[in-house]
Amino acid sequence: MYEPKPEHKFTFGLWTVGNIGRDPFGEPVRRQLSPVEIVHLLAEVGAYGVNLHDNDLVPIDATPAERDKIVAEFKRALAETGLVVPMATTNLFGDPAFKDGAFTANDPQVRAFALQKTMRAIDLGVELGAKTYVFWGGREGTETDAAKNPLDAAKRMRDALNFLCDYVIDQGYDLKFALEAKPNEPRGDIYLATTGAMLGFIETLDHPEMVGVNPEVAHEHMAGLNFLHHVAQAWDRGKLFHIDLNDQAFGRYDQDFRFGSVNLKSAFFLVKFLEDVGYDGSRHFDAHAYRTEDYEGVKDFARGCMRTYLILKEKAVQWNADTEIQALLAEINADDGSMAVYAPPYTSEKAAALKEASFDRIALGQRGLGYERLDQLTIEVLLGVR
Ligand code: GCO
Ligand code: MN
Ligand code: MN
Repeated sequence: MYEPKPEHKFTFGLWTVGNIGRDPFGEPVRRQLSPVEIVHLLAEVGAYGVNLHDNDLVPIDATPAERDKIVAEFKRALAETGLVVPMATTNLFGDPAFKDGAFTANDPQVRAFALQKTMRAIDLGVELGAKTYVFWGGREGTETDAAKNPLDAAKRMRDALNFLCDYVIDQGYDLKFALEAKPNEPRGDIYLATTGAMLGFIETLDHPEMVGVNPEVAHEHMAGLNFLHHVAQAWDRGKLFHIDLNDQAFGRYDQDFRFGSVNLKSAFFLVKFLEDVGYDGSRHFDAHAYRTEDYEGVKDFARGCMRTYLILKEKAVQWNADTEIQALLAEINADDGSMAVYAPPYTSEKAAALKEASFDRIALGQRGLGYERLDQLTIEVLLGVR
């Protein structure tokens, strides 16, 4: 009943189920799977697609001949399993050359190398069929603001994205960019730290229509923010090009937990939103299994992400059809039409009339709104007792 199907567009990165469980305190706990093995693992659990950084597939020091062989083997695995590659991205954070960032690095050679690496990675992504290209500014930030002027960083970031948009246009690629914000980790502070900041930045680019966002649950939660509100703002602007689903306790390190495993109610309202508005992009799980797991546990993790999404999707249908909930919503949103004469858009007549209107402020303040009952009904839907 909660079986993943291609139309659900569930995707995972090579780096997610392929995570070997290294952390700052401990060595890997799982063997490194090859990209081909990961594709087969994802097919086994029922995923639709696999996303990748350039170096998840092709090592940074591979020769052109090695690259071609690896890509050919990977394509064969895709053809065998039916998996697709909807999104690709560049690793601009792993190599020591990028220790001061990539597009915003102080060293112009690093910035040029980052552009070269990204153009090559875009070529690879397009070759594999990707239509969305993600930019996560992993090390685009600082530990000390003595080292970099944030205005220079903003200009460098803008120049780089303009360059790459022009590259895509020049090549005739059918590719959109999705910018992914994160407040910190691995840098002390990362520039453009929230999805809202990215949305503002996009409007300053030469080709804003090519660029949207890739919000991630954990990233807004790390900053103590409401993820759904950021997703809604992106949707409202037509900028929700991709989404990274996972989970994260507020105030903790970057956890990348299984979707829905921490903040179930937030996950519910997120799924409900995506389904209600008809978001039709990938549901990408950017998360990884606990370090306690072997590869059976990794499959449990991946299946769990998709299963929880589908259960929450069903709960959203139930919530929308619940007569008591709907009656409460109707009450909350009751409108007798008497205010329509003042409603936007503005006219000077409306403004003049509104300035003279009288309101029963005391009664407005005294009215109970029933949100406690509504929230409890939501909790009971989620707990399965309705
Ligand atoms: C993180 C990020 C990354 C990016 C990935 C794709 O916190 O490390 O979420 O996983 O999503 O690099 O751009
Ligand atoms: Mn993340
Ligand atoms: Mn991510």
